[in-house]
Amino acid sequence: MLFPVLTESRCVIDLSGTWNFKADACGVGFKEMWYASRLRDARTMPVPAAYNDMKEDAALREHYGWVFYQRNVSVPAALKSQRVVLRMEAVAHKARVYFNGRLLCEHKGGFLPFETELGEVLKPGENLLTIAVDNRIDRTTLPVGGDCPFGTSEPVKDQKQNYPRFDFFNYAGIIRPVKIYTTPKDYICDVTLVPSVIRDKDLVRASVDYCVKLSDLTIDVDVEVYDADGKRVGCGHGLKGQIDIENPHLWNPGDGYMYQARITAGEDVYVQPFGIRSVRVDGGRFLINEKPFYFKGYGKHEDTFPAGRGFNPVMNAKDISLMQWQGANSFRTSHYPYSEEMMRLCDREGIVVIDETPAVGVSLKFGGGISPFCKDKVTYKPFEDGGIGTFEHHREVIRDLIDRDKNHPCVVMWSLANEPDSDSPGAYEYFKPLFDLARACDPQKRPCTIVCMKGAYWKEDVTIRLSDVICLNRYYGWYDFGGELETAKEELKKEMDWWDALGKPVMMTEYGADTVEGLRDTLPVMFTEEYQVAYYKMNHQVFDTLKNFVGEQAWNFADFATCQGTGRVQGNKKGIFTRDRRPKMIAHYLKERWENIPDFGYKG
Ligand code: E9O
Repeated sequence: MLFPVLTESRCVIDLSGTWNFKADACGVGFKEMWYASRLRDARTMPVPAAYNDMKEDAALREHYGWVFYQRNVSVPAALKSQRVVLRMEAVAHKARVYFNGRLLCEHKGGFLPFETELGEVLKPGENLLTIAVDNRIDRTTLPVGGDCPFGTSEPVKDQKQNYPRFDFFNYAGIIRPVKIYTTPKDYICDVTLVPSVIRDKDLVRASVDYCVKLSDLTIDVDVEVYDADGKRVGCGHGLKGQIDIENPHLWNPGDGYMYQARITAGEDVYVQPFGIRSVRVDGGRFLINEKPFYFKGYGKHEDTFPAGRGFNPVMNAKDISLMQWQGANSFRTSHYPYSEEMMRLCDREGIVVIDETPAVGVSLKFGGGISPFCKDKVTYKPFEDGGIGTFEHHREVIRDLIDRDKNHPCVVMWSLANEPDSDSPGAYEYFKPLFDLARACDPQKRPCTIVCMKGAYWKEDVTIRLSDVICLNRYYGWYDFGGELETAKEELKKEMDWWDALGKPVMMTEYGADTVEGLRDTLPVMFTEEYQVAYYKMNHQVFDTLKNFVGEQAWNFADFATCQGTGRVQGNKKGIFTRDRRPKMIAHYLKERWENIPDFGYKG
């Protein structure tokens, strides 16, 4: 789905602002048709933002179920002859969209865009737009929710709260912009760009395969390519083709050089930015533009106060500046797709991204998804209804994510899931088709991975080996051997030597220690800033001995909100920065290390 942009044929109207809002605490909203007329006793609510922290109201923070957002919309009469589309960039987690009381569309999944044409329902003058939003998560949603508190297995009767199977606060609401955009009646539906870099001795050339989808196949298509100075450097004609680009300026980490493809089809014009670079895995190396790349960076979250998971362009810009200050070159969009604006920013800033689906908490045992493929060898409690859990939705989000992000040069790998129980019976049968799907969907054929925690049978785990890059989340010195850094180091080394010998690229996608800003000690005591530094130094001593090790991504970029529990001190405190982006002691140590690690060729 194309990102809405302003061109001479298209108009974009951002509906961000203060909407009316009402939480449906008693579950009567649909019966009483709250969507059909002005919400009574409504409160104000900013859009986009998660609603949870926006009022001093514990019931709203922990709300379970539907809320209603509403505003009036009028569209300039001058746009009458246009096709008018309403586009939601992300509504967490389920949405029903009503226009003048009529249900226009429904959508499941909180982190990917969806849209609907307004067409006949759009009246001159004021129209009533209502978006009902459900924050309930269960074993069919991604991220996954349980039906019982973590660590128990008896379903709670008459469930009244979410039981997340993941470690971040379940922020909800209209978390990214809602826009109206227009196109001519015949319009460009989709654009796919696949650059190739051709090396001929010292000469580098590039070509871009393009494919344009149109609403009406009979109109003519022209594609022009412009460089960053606005100079036309190539062109093509027709729905599909190849455009050669002489002396290309390659997209590289730290050098986000972008071209633009300007597509003209009849009256419609769309402008699609793209970069030229290659990505592939070769033995134990991860190659960008044929050079062995080393990932330095973080797992992140979209998490700021008080917007929660709400779109925060100012903090996004600041985060990238902090990464650059620190000598980092990459991050993973743990544990869901990030905003399209953030992806476009990473393109321009030359930040390398591992793009993750919202598949976190996927469990093949109980309380999560269940593999539909392995009922005969079940060694765990199956769901009574024999439901297939997350599988179908998992396919949907893989398709939609790749469709959304396929043209971004910053995306170098797809992460299909975070920490599923990949060593359970049925896991291979669950994930094999998902890898096949991702590989088939991606026109640029980027590497794919699943990010793994340490399961009971990690040596036998064949699911992980579907990954092109082995991505590990390991906490030796924290969850394992916390406070015992010497033993932790020995155990980490033992495990990592085993992975290193597989001959595939291996990277650490999570490692970290909770650290409360300002807790200090003369010795490395858990939770102090000194311990966090000692922990990272220990890990790095091991990483630096490994041959096929292609990167380190600290957990987490910044402290973030979680649900409450004894293991969380007002959230997860593993941040390198605090939640308001002040550096902990560790930030300076990592800066020193990463400034001395080149983007390319660190491991030879
Ligand atoms: C996923 C991430 O969302 N990985 C977790 C991170 C964490 O800080 C979480 O925030 O906890 C680590 C998984 C570690 C699993 C070992 C748990 C052992 C409990 C005793």
